[in-house]
Amino acid sequence: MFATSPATVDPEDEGFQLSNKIRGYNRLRCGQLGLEKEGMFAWYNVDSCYSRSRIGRLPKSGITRRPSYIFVRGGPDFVGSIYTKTVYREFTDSTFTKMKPQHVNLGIIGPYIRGNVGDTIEIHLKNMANFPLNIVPKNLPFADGSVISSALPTFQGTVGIYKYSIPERSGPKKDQPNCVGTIYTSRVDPLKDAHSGLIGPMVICKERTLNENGQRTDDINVEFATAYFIIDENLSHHSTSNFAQRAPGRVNVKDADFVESNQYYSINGLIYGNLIGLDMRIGQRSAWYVFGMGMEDDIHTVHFHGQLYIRNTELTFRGDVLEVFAGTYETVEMEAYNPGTWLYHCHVSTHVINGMETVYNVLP
Ligand SMILES: [Cu+2]
Repeated sequence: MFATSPATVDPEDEGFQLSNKIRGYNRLRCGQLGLEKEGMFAWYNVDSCYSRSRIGRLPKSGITRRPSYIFVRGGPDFVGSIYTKTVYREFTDSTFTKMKPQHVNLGIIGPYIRGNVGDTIEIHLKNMANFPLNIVPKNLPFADGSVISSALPTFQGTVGIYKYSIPERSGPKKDQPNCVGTIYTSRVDPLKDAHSGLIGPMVICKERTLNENGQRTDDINVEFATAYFIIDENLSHHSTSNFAQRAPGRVNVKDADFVESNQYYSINGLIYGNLIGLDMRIGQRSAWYVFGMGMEDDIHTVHFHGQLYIRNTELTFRGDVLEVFAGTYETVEMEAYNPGTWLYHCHVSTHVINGMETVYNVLP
């Protein structure tokens, strides 16, 4: 996927297909029901993984006293830890049949969409969900000059085309990193769409930083995008069906314990160390695109153990705790100098107790 300056191009045209790699249109699809084999559902905490790594070692009588228990609690009255979601995924072509592999460290969030200043990004979005949705990046205008708030919905079963331009004012300034992260979301029903899973990372770079395949040509070796987001499944488009299918005995869905059991203090939609793959080698330079989503409780202090980051602005400084709030985003860079497996978590105590933690690895 990459950005381009589209002339009058028909994406179904054979010539376009041949030059697709260079033009690099983004083809995303959203879906949920019946697509579980393709990964279009979320597991906040895979049951088997959870019991192997944590509950299995505890005396049985202690399980229910753990603060984490409420989030994985099953039975007829509670959902457990697996919910149907609607997420963005990228496909290889306009048939939307072959999904591109996505790095495990993105969890449930969508694929990277990247562009240089001066590019136009064109996204073909096939809606396989059961509600209307769209895809709107923060901080980019439509290519035809119309305002973002005019973004149209793409209805069920149809393909919508969205073209965004990247003006200089949306890109990093001279003293900022070569590429900065932002967020794309669906804005048809912003609250429900986000809690359903429709969120992903957009990366905006200085001119000529990305090559024609969308890869960085500067000294950054590896990139990570992490969303700190208390996902409230009570607010999902799928809440009614999730509750009916997965907690069939539940009568009162307003019950305080039940409401809490559906709120996930997640990083990329995973809790308690289940987000994996944040790996780099010693000496490598990494970019971290960190963003917050959600509501008033989404005040996150993102703490890197073991390594300091560098935050380049007009005042460059080092640090190990980064603040993100709902709808904000930060980009920091890090040169890995301290090998080990290091905690990477929110520092708000109730958040980390509720699962907003994982690790990153610096390999020798
Ligand atoms: Cu937090």
